[in-house]
Amino acid sequence: MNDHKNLIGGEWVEGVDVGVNLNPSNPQDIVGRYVRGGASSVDEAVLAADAALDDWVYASPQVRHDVLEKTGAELMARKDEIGHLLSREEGKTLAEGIGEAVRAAQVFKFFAGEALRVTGETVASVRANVDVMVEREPVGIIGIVTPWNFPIAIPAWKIAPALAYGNAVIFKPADLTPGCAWVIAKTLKEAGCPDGVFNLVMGRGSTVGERIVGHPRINAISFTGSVPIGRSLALKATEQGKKIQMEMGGKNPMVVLDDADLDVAVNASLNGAFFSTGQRCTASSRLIVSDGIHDAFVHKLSAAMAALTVGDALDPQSQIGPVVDQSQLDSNLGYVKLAQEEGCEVSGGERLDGAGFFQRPALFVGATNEMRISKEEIFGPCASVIRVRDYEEALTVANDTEFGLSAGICTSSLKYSSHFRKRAEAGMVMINLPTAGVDYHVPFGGRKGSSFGPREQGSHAKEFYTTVKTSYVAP
Ligand code: UN1
Repeated sequence: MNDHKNLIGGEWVEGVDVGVNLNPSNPQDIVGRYVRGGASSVDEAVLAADAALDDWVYASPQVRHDVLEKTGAELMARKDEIGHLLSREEGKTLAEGIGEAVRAAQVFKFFAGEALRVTGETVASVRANVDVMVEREPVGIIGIVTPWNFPIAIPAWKIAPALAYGNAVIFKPADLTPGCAWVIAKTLKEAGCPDGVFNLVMGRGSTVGERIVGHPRINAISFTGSVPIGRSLALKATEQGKKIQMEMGGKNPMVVLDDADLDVAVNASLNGAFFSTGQRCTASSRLIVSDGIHDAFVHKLSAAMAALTVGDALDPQSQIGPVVDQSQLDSNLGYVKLAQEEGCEVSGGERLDGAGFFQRPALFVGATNEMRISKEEIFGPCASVIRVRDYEEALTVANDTEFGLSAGICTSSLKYSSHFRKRAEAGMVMINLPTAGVDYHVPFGGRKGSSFGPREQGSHAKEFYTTVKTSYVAP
């Protein structure tokens, strides 16, 4: 089996050691061998990016458009193969894996168009005979650090805008899922992305990630991952004056009111809490249910959960794939035990037989918002059910969290849904829809402990990936 190498300055290069990428549905299945770079790989990538930057910044936007468009077209043409690789290395079901490959392709195509839509403003000066122009320019070299749970979509929605707006990129994917990252690198190279403009440095966070954040020539860091790592990276990066964009955890509420359509509420909760094995920062991990519908909701949701087929991600019958690895599974099972200790009635949650890291989805009935299981992000197929009296209490509980990424409500009331849309302390509000699963062309991000810095995705991405210049011109 050949090693997959890092891409630095347009060359495929060795790292300091090699990681073996395993299939969580069957850890005997080796997906591939991927090199791990070290701190010096980052230094080499920065030199290459620095050398390539000027030509890229001042190239015609048509050049950037064409690279991104070709990349998007190629990913789309190979969606089945890439989705298969994604499901094999990360464990989401094949349908979810192919869906994510499509999303990545759409993101590249969207930002191909955005490369042509960089506009500025001409403003009347307060001084006579002076023109003022406000324009956007690239930020420079962007360090991109991504998690394992969306191994192609998240890299796509950071890399595509970075390149569209004329930046160079040093990209470190999660050590658990280098396969999709390597496909992006190869596709960009073949689409004509100039040497050094895009660099792939696979490796560990403790070496490669640290050096990306610490390197003085890197101008900005876009990170998605856990809260503790995000916070520590943010401190180091801002100390150096780097621009930062941090997407971290969530403990997203899904409010279900008495007047909700029961099927809509159950389906939205089932999808939001458990699909993608609950490994989404947008997962509905707190189901906040009002008295009148509580028992019927729990009954129907439990039955729907019990009917879910948990199994090999590549088996078309599977609706829930494995947990990503042993340590995440151990952590999830620890939370199931904790839910019992905290006094919940637990349905599901057991580890299933099989070589892979399979776990049945878990519902923690009788939870309160004060319990640790309702406060801490579990990042697995586990959800608390918190019973409330009415809408007012539901809203208070929904907002009583250190996070603020996505917030959902199921109701047929315009009054409550409108009120919730305005009062939910979250970056995204979903009405009669799961808290997870977002469009690729509109802003993504949260508030409070979930996110820091400008939004990702859609045309709002330019806030992070460009910097503004104001020019005063006297003719
Ligand atoms: C989605 O819900 O469609 O890491 C996307 C995550 C998020 C992406 C969620 N950044 O789970």
